[in-house]
Amino acid sequence: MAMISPSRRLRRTPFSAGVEAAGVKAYTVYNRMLLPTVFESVEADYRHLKDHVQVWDVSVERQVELRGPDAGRLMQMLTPRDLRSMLPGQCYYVPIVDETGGMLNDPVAVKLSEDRWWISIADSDLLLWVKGIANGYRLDVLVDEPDVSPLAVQGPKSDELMERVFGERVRDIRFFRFDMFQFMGRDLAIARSGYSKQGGFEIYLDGSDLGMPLWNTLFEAGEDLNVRAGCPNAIERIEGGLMSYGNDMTDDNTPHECGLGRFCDTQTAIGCIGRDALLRVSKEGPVQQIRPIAIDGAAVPPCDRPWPLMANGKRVGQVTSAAWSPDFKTNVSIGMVRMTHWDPGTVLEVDAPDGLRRATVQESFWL
Ligand code: THG
Repeated sequence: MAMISPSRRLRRTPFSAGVEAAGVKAYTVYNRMLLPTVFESVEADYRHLKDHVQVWDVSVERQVELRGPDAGRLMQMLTPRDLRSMLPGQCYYVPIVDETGGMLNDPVAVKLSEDRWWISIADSDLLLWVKGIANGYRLDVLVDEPDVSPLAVQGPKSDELMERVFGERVRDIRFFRFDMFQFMGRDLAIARSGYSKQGGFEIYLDGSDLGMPLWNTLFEAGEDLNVRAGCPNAIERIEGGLMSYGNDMTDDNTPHECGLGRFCDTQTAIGCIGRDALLRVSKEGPVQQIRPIAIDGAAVPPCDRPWPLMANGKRVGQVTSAAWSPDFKTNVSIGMVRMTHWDPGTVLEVDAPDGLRRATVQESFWL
Protein backbone atom coordinates (compact mmCIF):
# COMPACT_ATOMS: atom_id res chain seq x y z
CA MET A 1 0.00 0.00 0.00
CA ALA A 2 1.06 3.58 -0.61
CA MET A 3 1.84 6.06 2.19
CA ILE A 4 -0.56 8.30 4.11
CA SER A 5 0.02 12.00 3.41
CA PRO A 6 0.43 13.92 6.66
CA SER A 7 -1.97 16.83 7.14
CA ARG A 8 -3.68 18.84 9.83
CA ARG A 9 -6.82 16.63 9.46
CA LEU A 10 -4.79 13.60 10.54
CA ARG A 11 -4.01 14.81 14.00
CA ARG A 12 -0.68 14.03 15.65
CA THR A 13 -0.68 13.07 19.32
CA PRO A 14 1.36 14.19 22.36
CA PHE A 15 3.39 10.98 21.91
CA SER A 16 3.89 11.04 18.11
CA ALA A 17 7.58 11.97 18.41
CA GLY A 18 8.16 8.91 20.64
CA VAL A 19 6.16 6.63 18.35
CA GLU A 20 8.21 7.75 15.34
CA ALA A 21 11.53 7.43 17.18
CA ALA A 22 10.50 3.88 18.17
CA GLY A 23 10.26 2.98 14.48
CA VAL A 24 6.50 2.67 13.87
CA LYS A 25 5.97 0.76 10.60
CA ALA A 26 2.23 1.25 9.95
CA TYR A 27 -0.68 3.37 11.07
CA THR A 28 -4.44 3.27 10.75
CA VAL A 29 -6.74 6.28 11.02
CA TYR A 30 -9.05 6.37 14.05
CA ASN A 31 -11.09 9.37 15.17
CA ARG A 32 -9.18 11.41 12.57
CA MET A 33 -5.92 10.63 14.36
CA LEU A 34 -3.00 8.30 13.67
CA LEU A 35 -3.08 4.98 15.52
CA PRO A 36 0.04 2.79 15.19
CA THR A 37 -0.68 -0.81 14.11
CA VAL A 38 2.80 -2.30 13.66
CA PHE A 39 6.24 -1.73 15.21
CA GLU A 40 8.43 -4.79 14.51
CA SER A 41 5.79 -7.06 12.91
CA VAL A 42 2.27 -7.93 14.06
CA GLU A 43 3.54 -11.36 15.20
CA ALA A 44 6.69 -10.07 16.93
CA ASP A 45 4.66 -7.33 18.66
CA TYR A 46 2.16 -9.99 19.77
CA ARG A 47 4.86 -12.21 21.33
CA HIS A 48 6.42 -9.25 23.11
CA LEU A 49 3.05 -8.03 24.44
CA LYS A 50 2.31 -11.45 25.93
CA ASP A 51 5.77 -11.83 27.53
CA HIS A 52 6.86 -8.34 28.59
CA VAL A 53 5.39 -4.83 28.82
CA GLN A 54 4.48 -2.28 26.16
CA VAL A 55 3.63 1.41 26.10
CA TRP A 56 0.84 2.26 23.65
CA ASP A 57 -0.07 5.66 22.23
CA VAL A 58 -3.86 5.32 22.32
CA SER A 59 -4.54 9.06 22.14
CA VAL A 60 -7.10 8.14 19.46
CA GLU A 61 -9.32 7.04 22.36
CA ARG A 62 -10.61 10.63 22.50
CA GLN A 63 -12.62 11.80 25.47
CA VAL A 64 -16.07 13.34 25.22
CA GLU A 65 -16.30 15.32 28.44
CA LEU A 66 -19.67 16.03 30.09
CA ARG A 67 -19.52 18.72 32.76
CA GLY A 68 -22.40 20.26 34.69
CA PRO A 69 -25.52 19.42 36.74
CA ASP A 70 -27.10 17.39 33.89
CA ALA A 71 -23.96 15.35 33.09
CA GLY A 72 -25.29 12.16 34.73
CA ARG A 73 -28.71 12.53 33.14
CA LEU A 74 -27.13 13.00 29.70
CA MET A 75 -24.85 9.97 30.20
CA GLN A 76 -27.88 7.78 30.97
CA MET A 77 -29.66 9.07 27.85
CA LEU A 78 -26.81 7.64 25.78
CA THR A 79 -26.67 4.07 27.09
CA PRO A 80 -28.95 1.16 28.06
CA ARG A 81 -26.55 0.23 30.89
CA ASP A 82 -28.03 1.29 34.25
CA LEU A 83 -25.64 3.88 35.71
CA ARG A 84 -27.45 4.53 39.00
CA SER A 85 -25.05 2.48 41.12
CA MET A 86 -21.89 3.72 39.38
CA LEU A 87 -19.55 5.62 41.69
CA PRO A 88 -16.84 8.19 41.02
CA GLY A 89 -13.61 6.23 40.49
CA GLN A 90 -15.34 3.60 38.36
CA CYS A 91 -15.13 2.91 34.62
CA TYR A 92 -17.94 1.12 32.76
CA TYR A 93 -17.85 -0.44 29.31
CA VAL A 94 -21.07 1.01 27.84
CA PRO A 95 -22.88 0.39 24.56
CA ILE A 96 -24.09 3.72 23.12
CA VAL A 97 -27.25 3.40 21.04
CA ASP A 98 -29.39 5.62 18.81
CA GLU A 99 -33.19 5.82 18.73
CA THR A 100 -33.41 2.54 16.79
CA GLY A 101 -31.20 0.68 19.26
CA GLY A 102 -28.29 0.71 16.78
CA MET A 103 -24.77 0.88 18.16
CA LEU A 104 -23.15 4.31 17.77
CA ASN A 105 -20.02 3.50 19.77
CA ASP A 106 -18.74 1.12 22.49
CA PRO A 107 -16.70 3.39 24.77
CA VAL A 108 -15.47 3.23 28.33
CA ALA A 109 -17.37 5.71 30.54
CA VAL A 110 -15.21 7.24 33.27
CA LYS A 111 -17.08 8.83 36.18
CA LEU A 112 -14.78 11.53 37.59
CA SER A 113 -17.46 13.00 39.90
CA GLU A 114 -21.26 13.33 39.96
CA ASP A 115 -21.13 16.20 37.47
CA ARG A 116 -18.06 15.30 35.43
CA TRP A 117 -17.70 12.32 33.07
CA TRP A 118 -15.38 11.24 30.29
CA ILE A 119 -16.59 9.00 27.48
CA SER A 120 -13.47 7.30 26.09
CA ILE A 121 -14.66 6.64 22.57
CA ALA A 122 -14.10 4.09 19.82
CA ASP A 123 -13.96 5.19 16.18
CA SER A 124 -17.12 7.21 15.46
CA ASP A 125 -18.02 10.90 15.77
CA LEU A 126 -19.81 10.54 19.09
CA LEU A 127 -19.12 14.16 20.09
CA LEU A 128 -21.59 15.39 17.44
CA TRP A 129 -24.41 13.09 18.65
CA VAL A 130 -23.82 14.06 22.30
CA LYS A 131 -23.69 17.79 21.54
CA GLY A 132 -26.89 17.48 19.51
CA ILE A 133 -28.71 15.80 22.38
CA ALA A 134 -27.41 18.24 25.01
CA ASN A 135 -28.60 21.19 22.93
CA GLY A 136 -31.84 19.64 21.66
CA TYR A 137 -32.97 18.80 25.21
CA ARG A 138 -31.57 22.11 26.55
CA LEU A 139 -29.53 20.29 29.18
CA ASP A 140 -27.41 22.16 31.70
CA VAL A 141 -24.13 20.55 30.65
CA LEU A 142 -20.99 21.44 28.72
CA VAL A 143 -19.89 18.91 26.11
CA ASP A 144 -16.44 19.07 24.55
CA GLU A 145 -13.27 17.18 23.68
CA PRO A 146 -10.60 18.06 26.27
CA ASP A 147 -6.83 17.85 25.71
CA VAL A 148 -6.75 14.36 27.27
CA SER A 149 -4.79 11.53 25.65
CA PRO A 150 -4.67 8.00 27.05
CA LEU A 151 -1.33 6.19 27.18
CA ALA A 152 -1.72 2.47 27.82
CA VAL A 153 0.80 0.27 29.61
CA GLN A 154 -0.05 -3.35 28.77
CA GLY A 155 1.46 -6.77 29.37
CA PRO A 156 2.43 -9.05 32.27
CA LYS A 157 5.15 -6.71 33.57
CA SER A 158 2.97 -3.60 33.59
CA ASP A 159 2.43 -3.57 37.37
CA GLU A 160 6.20 -3.61 37.93
CA LEU A 161 6.83 -0.79 35.45
CA MET A 162 3.98 1.36 36.74
CA GLU A 163 5.07 0.92 40.37
CA ARG A 164 8.52 2.28 39.49
CA VAL A 165 7.03 5.48 38.05
CA PHE A 166 3.93 6.09 40.19
CA GLY A 167 4.63 4.19 43.44
CA GLU A 168 3.25 0.98 44.88
CA ARG A 169 -0.25 2.44 45.24
CA VAL A 170 -0.85 1.71 41.51
CA ARG A 171 -0.96 -2.01 42.35
CA ASP A 172 -4.11 -1.38 44.43
CA ILE A 173 -6.15 -0.09 41.46
CA ARG A 174 -8.86 -2.66 40.73
CA PHE A 175 -10.05 -3.68 37.24
CA PHE A 176 -12.06 -0.88 35.60
CA ARG A 177 -11.40 1.52 38.48
CA PHE A 178 -9.13 4.54 38.47
CA ASP A 179 -7.30 6.64 41.02
CA MET A 180 -5.41 9.93 40.85
CA PHE A 181 -1.59 10.09 40.74
CA GLN A 182 0.92 12.91 40.47
CA PHE A 183 3.34 13.29 37.57
CA MET A 184 5.64 16.34 37.39
CA GLY A 185 3.31 18.22 39.70
CA ARG A 186 0.11 17.42 37.79
CA ASP A 187 -2.78 15.09 38.62
CA LEU A 188 -3.43 12.19 36.25
CA ALA A 189 -6.18 9.58 36.37
CA ILE A 190 -4.79 6.04 36.03
CA ALA A 191 -7.18 3.14 35.42
CA ARG A 192 -6.62 -0.61 35.35
CA SER A 193 -7.98 -1.18 31.84
CA GLY A 194 -6.86 -1.37 28.23
CA TYR A 195 -7.54 -2.94 24.87
CA SER A 196 -5.75 -6.24 25.55
CA LYS A 197 -6.29 -9.30 27.74
CA GLN A 198 -2.71 -9.20 29.09
CA GLY A 199 -3.49 -6.84 31.96
CA GLY A 200 -2.35 -3.28 32.42
CA PHE A 201 -3.22 0.35 32.89
CA GLU A 202 -4.37 3.42 31.05
CA ILE A 203 -2.91 6.80 32.00
CA TYR A 204 -5.24 9.66 31.01
CA LEU A 205 -2.67 12.35 30.18
CA ASP A 206 -4.33 15.70 30.89
CA GLY A 207 -2.25 18.26 28.98
CA SER A 208 -0.24 17.46 25.85
CA ASP A 209 2.89 19.24 27.11
CA LEU A 210 3.62 16.32 29.46
CA GLY A 211 3.36 13.73 26.68
CA MET A 212 7.03 13.18 25.87
CA PRO A 213 8.20 13.57 29.50
CA LEU A 214 5.75 10.79 30.47
CA TRP A 215 6.73 8.61 27.50
CA ASN A 216 10.47 9.01 28.22
CA THR A 217 10.04 8.37 31.95
CA LEU A 218 8.29 5.05 31.28
CA PHE A 219 10.97 3.89 28.83
CA GLU A 220 13.83 4.86 31.16
CA ALA A 221 12.20 3.11 34.12
CA GLY A 222 11.51 -0.08 32.15
CA GLU A 223 14.79 -0.62 30.31
CA ASP A 224 15.60 -3.85 32.20
CA LEU A 225 11.97 -5.03 31.79
CA ASN A 226 12.44 -4.96 28.01
CA VAL A 227 9.74 -2.29 27.66
CA ARG A 228 8.88 -1.45 24.05
CA ALA A 229 6.53 0.78 22.12
CA GLY A 230 3.45 -1.20 21.10
CA CYS A 231 -0.11 -0.76 19.96
CA PRO A 232 -3.43 -2.60 20.05
CA ASN A 233 -2.47 -5.94 18.49
CA ALA A 234 -4.80 -7.48 15.91
CA ILE A 235 -3.95 -11.09 16.81
CA GLU A 236 -4.18 -10.66 20.58
CA ARG A 237 -7.43 -8.70 20.56
CA ILE A 238 -9.17 -11.20 18.27
CA GLU A 239 -7.96 -14.10 20.45
CA GLY A 240 -9.33 -12.18 23.44
CA GLY A 241 -12.68 -11.45 21.81
CA LEU A 242 -12.31 -7.67 21.98
CA MET A 243 -14.52 -6.14 19.30
CA SER A 244 -13.65 -3.24 17.03
CA TYR A 245 -16.40 -0.70 16.31
CA GLY A 246 -16.73 -0.05 12.56
CA ASN A 247 -15.23 -3.47 11.83
CA ASP A 248 -17.10 -6.08 13.87
CA MET A 249 -20.19 -3.95 14.49
CA THR A 250 -21.81 -0.82 13.11
CA ASP A 251 -24.96 1.24 13.68
CA ASP A 252 -26.84 -1.59 11.93
CA ASN A 253 -26.26 -3.81 14.97
CA THR A 254 -27.94 -3.86 18.38
CA PRO A 255 -25.87 -4.42 21.55
CA HIS A 256 -27.47 -7.88 21.80
CA GLU A 257 -26.19 -8.85 18.37
CA CYS A 258 -22.75 -7.70 19.53
CA GLY A 259 -22.86 -9.94 22.60
CA LEU A 260 -23.14 -6.85 24.80
CA GLY A 261 -26.46 -7.87 26.33
CA ARG A 262 -24.68 -8.24 29.69
CA PHE A 263 -24.02 -4.50 29.60
CA CYS A 264 -27.69 -3.64 28.98
CA ASP A 265 -30.26 -3.10 31.73
CA THR A 266 -32.85 -1.81 29.35
CA GLN A 267 -35.78 -2.20 31.79
CA THR A 268 -34.23 0.09 34.38
CA ALA A 269 -32.16 2.41 32.16
CA ILE A 270 -34.82 5.11 32.31
CA GLY A 271 -34.09 7.97 29.93
CA CYS A 272 -31.99 5.96 27.47
CA ILE A 273 -32.87 7.25 24.00
CA GLY A 274 -32.84 3.77 22.47
CA ARG A 275 -34.81 2.20 25.31
CA ASP A 276 -38.16 1.65 23.56
CA ALA A 277 -36.49 0.22 20.47
CA LEU A 278 -34.30 -2.10 22.54
CA LEU A 279 -37.22 -3.28 24.67
CA ARG A 280 -38.96 -4.29 21.45
CA VAL A 281 -36.02 -6.08 19.81
CA SER A 282 -34.71 -7.73 22.97
CA LYS A 283 -38.08 -9.39 23.62
CA GLU A 284 -37.57 -11.78 20.70
CA GLY A 285 -33.79 -11.86 21.13
CA PRO A 286 -31.25 -11.33 18.36
CA VAL A 287 -31.36 -13.44 15.18
CA GLN A 288 -27.62 -13.01 14.57
CA GLN A 289 -24.74 -12.61 16.98
CA ILE A 290 -20.97 -12.10 17.20
CA ARG A 291 -19.00 -15.34 17.43
CA PRO A 292 -15.34 -16.34 17.56
CA ILE A 293 -14.57 -18.43 14.47
CA ALA A 294 -11.51 -20.54 13.66
CA ILE A 295 -10.49 -20.50 10.00
CA ASP A 296 -8.44 -23.43 8.62
CA GLY A 297 -5.42 -23.17 6.38
CA ALA A 298 -2.42 -20.87 6.11
CA ALA A 299 -2.30 -17.32 7.47
CA VAL A 300 -5.13 -15.15 6.12
CA PRO A 301 -4.56 -11.57 4.95
CA PRO A 302 -6.11 -8.73 6.99
CA CYS A 303 -9.90 -8.54 6.62
CA ASP A 304 -10.59 -5.20 4.90
CA ARG A 305 -14.12 -6.06 3.76
CA PRO A 306 -16.59 -8.60 5.17
CA TRP A 307 -15.92 -12.20 4.11
CA PRO A 308 -19.20 -14.07 3.58
CA LEU A 309 -19.85 -17.10 5.77
CA MET A 310 -21.62 -19.84 3.84
CA ALA A 311 -23.54 -23.02 4.69
CA ASN A 312 -24.78 -25.25 1.85
CA GLY A 313 -24.19 -22.39 -0.58
CA LYS A 314 -26.29 -19.92 1.43
CA ARG A 315 -24.95 -16.85 3.20
CA VAL A 316 -25.36 -17.19 6.98
CA GLY A 317 -23.07 -14.45 8.21
CA GLN A 318 -19.74 -12.70 7.71
CA VAL A 319 -16.23 -12.49 9.13
CA THR A 320 -14.98 -8.97 9.85
CA SER A 321 -11.66 -9.45 11.69
CA ALA A 322 -9.12 -12.25 11.20
CA ALA A 323 -5.48 -13.04 11.92
CA TRP A 324 -3.09 -15.99 12.20
CA SER A 325 -2.57 -16.91 15.85
CA PRO A 326 0.90 -18.33 16.61
CA ASP A 327 -0.31 -19.61 20.01
CA PHE A 328 -3.51 -21.33 18.80
CA LYS A 329 -1.90 -22.38 15.49
CA THR A 330 -5.02 -21.49 13.51
CA ASN A 331 -6.55 -18.34 12.08
CA VAL A 332 -8.66 -16.65 14.73
CA SER A 333 -11.53 -14.45 13.64
CA ILE A 334 -14.63 -12.57 14.72
CA GLY A 335 -17.84 -12.83 12.73
CA MET A 336 -21.56 -12.18 12.85
CA VAL A 337 -23.49 -15.46 12.45
CA ARG A 338 -27.20 -16.21 11.97
CA MET A 339 -28.99 -18.00 14.79
CA THR A 340 -29.43 -21.18 12.73
CA HIS A 341 -25.64 -21.62 12.53
CA TRP A 342 -24.22 -19.94 15.64
CA ASP A 343 -23.80 -22.98 17.94
CA PRO A 344 -20.18 -23.81 18.89
CA GLY A 345 -18.87 -26.61 16.70
CA THR A 346 -20.92 -25.60 13.65
CA VAL A 347 -18.78 -26.00 10.53
CA LEU A 348 -19.17 -23.34 7.83
CA GLU A 349 -17.24 -22.08 4.83
CA VAL A 350 -15.74 -18.62 4.68
CA ASP A 351 -15.26 -16.87 1.36
CA ALA A 352 -11.75 -15.52 2.02
CA PRO A 353 -9.81 -13.55 -0.65
CA ASP A 354 -7.97 -16.70 -1.81
CA GLY A 355 -11.07 -18.90 -1.89
CA LEU A 356 -13.34 -20.96 0.35
CA ARG A 357 -11.96 -22.23 3.63
CA ARG A 358 -13.38 -24.33 6.46
CA ALA A 359 -14.58 -22.15 9.35
CA THR A 360 -15.71 -23.49 12.73
CA VAL A 361 -17.79 -21.55 15.25
CA GLN A 362 -16.00 -21.53 18.64
CA GLU A 363 -17.13 -21.20 22.23
CA SER A 364 -14.16 -18.88 22.75
CA PHE A 365 -10.46 -18.81 21.86
CA TRP A 366 -9.29 -17.92 25.32
CA LEU A 367 -10.64 -20.76 27.50
N1 THG B 1 -9.87 1.94 26.73
C1 THG B 1 -10.31 3.21 26.72
N2 THG B 1 -11.00 3.73 25.70
C2 THG B 1 -11.26 2.95 24.63
C3 THG B 1 -10.85 1.61 24.58
C4 THG B 1 -10.11 1.11 25.67
N3 THG B 1 -11.94 3.48 23.57
C5 THG B 1 -11.98 2.75 22.33
C6 THG B 1 -12.17 1.27 22.54
N4 THG B 1 -11.16 0.79 23.50
C7 THG B 1 -13.56 1.00 23.07
N5 THG B 1 -13.88 -0.41 23.05
C8 THG B 1 -13.61 -1.26 24.11
C9 THG B 1 -13.77 -2.61 23.92
C10 THG B 1 -13.51 -3.50 24.95
C11 THG B 1 -13.09 -3.02 26.18
C12 THG B 1 -12.92 -1.68 26.36
C13 THG B 1 -13.20 -0.78 25.33
C14 THG B 1 -12.80 -3.94 27.32
N6 THG B 1 -13.57 -5.02 27.48
C15 THG B 1 -13.28 -6.00 28.49
C16 THG B 1 -13.73 -7.35 27.94
O1 THG B 1 -14.58 -7.38 27.10
O2 THG B 1 -13.16 -8.33 28.39
C17 THG B 1 -13.90 -5.73 29.84
C18 THG B 1 -15.30 -5.26 29.86
C19 THG B 1 -15.89 -5.27 31.26
O3 THG B 1 -15.91 -6.36 31.87
O4 THG B 1 -16.37 -4.23 31.75
O5 THG B 1 -11.89 -3.70 28.10
O6 THG B 1 -9.68 -0.06 25.72
N7 THG B 1 -10.04 4.01 27.78
